[in-house]
Amino acid sequence: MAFELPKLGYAYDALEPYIDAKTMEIHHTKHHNGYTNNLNNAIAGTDLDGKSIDDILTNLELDNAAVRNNGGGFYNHSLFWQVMNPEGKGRLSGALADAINDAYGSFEEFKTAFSKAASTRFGSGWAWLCVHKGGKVEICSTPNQDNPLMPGIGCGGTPILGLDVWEHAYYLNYQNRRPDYINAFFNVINWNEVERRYNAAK
Ligand code: MN3
Repeated sequence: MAFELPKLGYAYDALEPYIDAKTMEIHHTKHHNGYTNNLNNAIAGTDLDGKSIDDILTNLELDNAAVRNNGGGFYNHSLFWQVMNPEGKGRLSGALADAINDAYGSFEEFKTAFSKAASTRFGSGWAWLCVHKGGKVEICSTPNQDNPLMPGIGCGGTPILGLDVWEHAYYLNYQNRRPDYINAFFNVINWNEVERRYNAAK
């Protein structure tokens, strides 16, 4: 059973002006599609074929570079599309809001810490908000297409919010201004989906 490139829940231009349509289209149809196809090629005929992506990543052998890079890329982008939506839909509330306040003091301090994790990731990678069993949340970041589900990656828990800081995610619109892209991301976070993931994983 091959993995399939998931459809977006909105149009490519739905996140404008924060993320432009051309970036979204290339990111989805070229980059994410490439990870999907390469993952399928990497697991074809192996004992990973037929397993869920969560199962593959949770039990990953880190020296399996093809599955690490492409399985991570498949999972990370699938999450990324879902934790965004057009402006104004969904607000941070409930148990997740409480967990963020408990861990960071306020939403503004959380935003500062998440933005720092994203802006200081050297080269390519991701910033994450993860939840640990019991409900505690934690910010971390990973290089390349690594992912908090991968064992021993130094960034643990279940990811519930992720931000792609590879240049391909922002270069057309923001060029080298990664901090502007990070700031814009906060206008399109789908907090309903992040909270759903929090409640499912805590
Ligand atoms: Mn990407």
